Amino acid sequence: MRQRKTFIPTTREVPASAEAISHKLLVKAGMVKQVSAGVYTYLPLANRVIEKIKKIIREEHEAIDAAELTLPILQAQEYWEQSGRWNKMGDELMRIKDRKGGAYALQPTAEELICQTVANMVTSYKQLPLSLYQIQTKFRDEVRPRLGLLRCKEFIMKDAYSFHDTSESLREAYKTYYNAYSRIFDRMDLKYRAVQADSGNIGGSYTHEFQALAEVGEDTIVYTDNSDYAANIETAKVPEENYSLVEFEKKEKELVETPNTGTIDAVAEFFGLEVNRCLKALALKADGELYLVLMRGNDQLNDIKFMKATGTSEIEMASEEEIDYMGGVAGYMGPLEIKNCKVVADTAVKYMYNYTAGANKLGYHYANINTGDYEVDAYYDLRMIEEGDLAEDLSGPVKFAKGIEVGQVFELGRAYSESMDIKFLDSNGKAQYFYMGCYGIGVSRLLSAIIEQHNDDKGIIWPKSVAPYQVHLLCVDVKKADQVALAEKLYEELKASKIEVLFDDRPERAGVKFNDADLIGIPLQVVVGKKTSEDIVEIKVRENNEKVEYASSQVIDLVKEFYK
Ligand code: 9G3
Repeated sequence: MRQRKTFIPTTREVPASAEAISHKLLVKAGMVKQVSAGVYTYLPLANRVIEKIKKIIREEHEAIDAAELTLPILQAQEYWEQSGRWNKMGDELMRIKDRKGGAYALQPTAEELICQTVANMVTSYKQLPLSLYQIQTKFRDEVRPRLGLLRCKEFIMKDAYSFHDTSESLREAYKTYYNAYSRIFDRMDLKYRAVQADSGNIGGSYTHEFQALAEVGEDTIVYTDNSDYAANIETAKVPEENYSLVEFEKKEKELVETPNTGTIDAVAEFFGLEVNRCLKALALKADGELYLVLMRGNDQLNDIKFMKATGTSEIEMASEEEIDYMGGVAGYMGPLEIKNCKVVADTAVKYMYNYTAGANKLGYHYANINTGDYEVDAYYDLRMIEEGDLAEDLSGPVKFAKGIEVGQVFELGRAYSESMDIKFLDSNGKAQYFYMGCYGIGVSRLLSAIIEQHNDDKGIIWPKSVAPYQVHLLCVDVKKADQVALAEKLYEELKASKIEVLFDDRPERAGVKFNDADLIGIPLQVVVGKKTSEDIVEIKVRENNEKVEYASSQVIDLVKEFYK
């Protein structure tokens, strides 16, 4: 492709809102153009990268016998009513109406429609397992679209769904997808971790996220250097081995007047204790029931762990009235003499001694509280993990890293087949709900994730497998007839050798061309310039910016060798 014919509007103007390197580079390199908040046009270069990514995805899905289809973007309300998600998804689900008033969701994902697809069509265990996937535009009304292609209202996702007669068959498919995803991200030269994660609102049980490591990532990954343990921070367990009972001299419980100590730091200061020796008590309401949650002063409650442990699905802070009903006082909450609620405590609390706790009386705390001074309904692992905590597999202290979620694999079980009422006949002729899995890859998001990991101060450095072109051929001065002749000759030869070549034939200054080439980041540059009379060209490898001169006759072989 001639650069004069295609459309690569490189620019120095980047929106002030562009925080991520990848966002800046996508704009600067003329790859995307923002249309409105969270909505982008993929310009020709980005489009080519997306096609390369899709090709890798298709090859790896073909290899695991997943068949491609395309589900509609317009998804009638009735299907979303059936799963219960028409109301549940709230404003994030984008909706439109047709002229007759019929309502549709704009597909944010496709569990409902894939169930509709197999309904009455896959009827026997003999047709199972079945894997179907699509690469399709998705819509989600993000509250705050940001970071370029990382958080958009409209994006491209590959979503796959598998159907099974047994949970064993589902687990097998899960592993197959897990391995296919690893190959896909390996082929894109991504540094990533597959992490244990939470299944969130989709009702699944078992799930991993594929997190591309990047500072700009919105997810925190917990890992250790000593094993392959990795988890999303929301699910990372804090094993009880983190705590130990110390020998101590039990002191007498005492009610102490503690004026103006409505915060945990003030309490710690008042008593001259470490914050973690002051008990924090949170009044919560979960699924309509009141809870007093006890933690060490410095620890943060992990809502997801709390909901899992208590089997609840919605939590909020208790209101003033509810705190009243519990017999508590905001800022001075404690487990002694509390009523009308369940008392649950983080495991760490078991190991506290001679600690302080609110006295449920304005301006008062108890000093020297110990296990047994009050009743706890249950101890659970409830807190957020911290860097340095012993990992769940006990292999060592955990470290944190930031990640961009580029893929996820889920075991859905039978939640959707039940709500969508889709069944098959098993070998005994009995109707059964399908076991299902679902598997996603953020295709447009991958562009950003790859750039985050592959760039330098000059611009993008595309991995070979997803580069928009294989060779960037530059004719330094199009006013020099000999340069034009040699460049044109190489252009024809490269094309004839089926090498994807972008030919900079623009009447621009050399500096502009070099800068644009570095910015666009095609892995190999072939520069036809000053030494044309000697039949010599310069080849630059973008990754290390090293330039070497070669006879023009060597170019084709060198390029082929580079891409072998
Ligand atoms: C919605 C809206 C937003 C959503 C969902 C539904 C996230 C939703 C989770 C998934 C799960 C899997 C298939 C591919 C792999 C991931 N945000 N999720 O279900 F209606 Cl508005 O998408 N789906």
